Amino acid sequence: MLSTSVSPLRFSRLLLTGAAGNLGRELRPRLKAYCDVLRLSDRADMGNATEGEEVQVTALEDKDQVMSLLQGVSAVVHLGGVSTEQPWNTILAGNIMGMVNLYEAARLHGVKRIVFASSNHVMGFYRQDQVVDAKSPPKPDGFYGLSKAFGEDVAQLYWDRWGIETVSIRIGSSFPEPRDRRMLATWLSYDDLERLVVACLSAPVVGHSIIYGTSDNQASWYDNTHARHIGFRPQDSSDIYRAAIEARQPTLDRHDPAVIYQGGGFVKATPHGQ
Ligand code: NAI
Ligand code: 15L
Repeated sequence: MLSTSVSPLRFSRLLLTGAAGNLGRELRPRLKAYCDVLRLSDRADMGNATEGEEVQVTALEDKDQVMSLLQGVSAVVHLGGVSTEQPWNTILAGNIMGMVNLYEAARLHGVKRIVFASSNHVMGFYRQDQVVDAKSPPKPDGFYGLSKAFGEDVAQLYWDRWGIETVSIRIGSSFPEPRDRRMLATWLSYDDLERLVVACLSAPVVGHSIIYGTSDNQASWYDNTHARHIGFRPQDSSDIYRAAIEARQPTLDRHDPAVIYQGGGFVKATPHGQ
């Protein structure tokens, strides 16, 4: 929990999807400070509900389950879904059907703010010597990135047509530490992730906004000029890991697509058939 996170922000019931995943497990104890009840969902086991929590096992592709999940919810942090390159049918269920089910349920239950965990892989086929912003046309690097681009379009539709606000966070690489040279540009610390999610929940007006989610890394491919209204100020940086990572990985093959493109290894992941 951030010692500096003093916020008047408080929801009666906040929904966290993907609660059994890496980022969900990290945000679960932190988000409790911002709500009376934290409702947790995933298709995987989340353990028992503790005080102030509700646990609801839900498959995102199941419309009826998702409809019941959104009942009584004031805002959503949507992390659930497929998080790597996978066969199309798996992505179709979690990230395509799941996204439409979530927004339909939000519309019918009157939920007005969603924070959507999109991904840098929406933009994975930009080169690492290019800078992208929220208005750069998407260049997904696989089925996974394509599904996140679709998710952002769903968010845009539900804002334009039904006034449901979303911040789509194109998360870089959120892990305890950056793991390689690429992550020196894409890393997002867990404390900065919390700061970012809280900023997305609490910014007064967001419509549908897109923000790149990284820490204050010296090397960056992302320009967040169009997301300044969200008020996110990262406080961590990958730079303290730079020397150790460069020592571990002193040379790079500049002909390797994983080195050339922002999506890294995802640009080489095979489509996996159907
Ligand atoms: P994760 O794979 O650890 O967690 C995703 C969770 O979603 C899992 O617990 C899984 O059981 C659940 N899930 C998958 N399909 C589902 C379905 N059909 N129905 C219900 N639940 C389902 O991923 P992680 O790292 O926690 O990421 C969270 C979100 O952030 C994901 O949406 C991911 O795409 C996004 N993201 C994460 C990044 C990172 O660096 N960790 C970078 C960019 C985006
Ligand atoms: C993602 O979108 C993935 O969910 C995560 O596992 C990382 O691989 C990350 O991108 C990344 O690009 O490093």
